[in-house]
Amino acid sequence: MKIAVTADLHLKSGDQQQEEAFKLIGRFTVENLKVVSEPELRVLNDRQFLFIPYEEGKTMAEFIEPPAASGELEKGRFVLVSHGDFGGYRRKESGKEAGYFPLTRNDLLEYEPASVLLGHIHVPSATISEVLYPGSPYPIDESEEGERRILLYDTVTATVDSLWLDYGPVYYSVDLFVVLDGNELAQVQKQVRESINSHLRSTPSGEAVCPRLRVRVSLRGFTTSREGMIETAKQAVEDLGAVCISAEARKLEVSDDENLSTIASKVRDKIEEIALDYLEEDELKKLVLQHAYEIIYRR
Ligand SMILES: [Mn+2]
Repeated sequence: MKIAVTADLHLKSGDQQQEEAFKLIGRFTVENLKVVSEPELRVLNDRQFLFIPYEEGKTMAEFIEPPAASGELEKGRFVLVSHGDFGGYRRKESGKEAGYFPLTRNDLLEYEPASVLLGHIHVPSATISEVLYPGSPYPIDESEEGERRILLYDTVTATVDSLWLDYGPVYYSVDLFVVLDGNELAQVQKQVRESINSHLRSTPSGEAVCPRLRVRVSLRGFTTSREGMIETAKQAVEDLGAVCISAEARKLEVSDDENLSTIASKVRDKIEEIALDYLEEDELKKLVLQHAYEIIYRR
């Protein structure tokens, strides 16, 4: 296997720091590892790959243009591999790291790469997307939720596969809305379980992820008592074999007004009774219920 690397350094070429950094990476270089520190057009299995390292203050197009203008670049066939934002600044999706080195939608129309593989953006892209980014292979903090992966581009078939990585934490957050019914502890337990189970059903590696799951729970809504709420939420996470890293209930309000409680439970029963011909009926009812409670309790 041969490996080519472009580094995530966010520096100008010729910069001393960059040269030092490349030297450092060079120390780890084994024979099958190639550090790409200059724009480079390479052919692998009859397919052109244009590697463009990040360049502070420039755009990717500035480096696609020369081989395109000289006719060297095969429009519609080459694969662009680089490191930067697509379409605009995406600080939030890139772990808030600085850097830009943009590629625009117009560049895609102009130069017609067959595939684009980008680093820098930490949120994984969809597998079918005009520009692919694997996302960060390891979460930099708990805001980077879900399983992490690398992308494998098959140079023979020109197809891309996700390789989901089976190490490291998988962050997940559970946001619960508690409705006041005198049985809020059971409600919390049930909602935590349902939320995590539904995540395990939809995540690429399924239930195998459970021991690596690091869960944050946030409770909102209304309760007759706060007692035991946070402990119950934590316990519900641990009971499933996942780890609860935090649980908070800052927006969980206590009410002991019996009149309001009577109104609220009647409203809840009414909403539950309504037969809706709607695809996401449960979700919709949940939202309506939340708004109703906010009106009843004047929040
Ligand atoms: Mn970066």
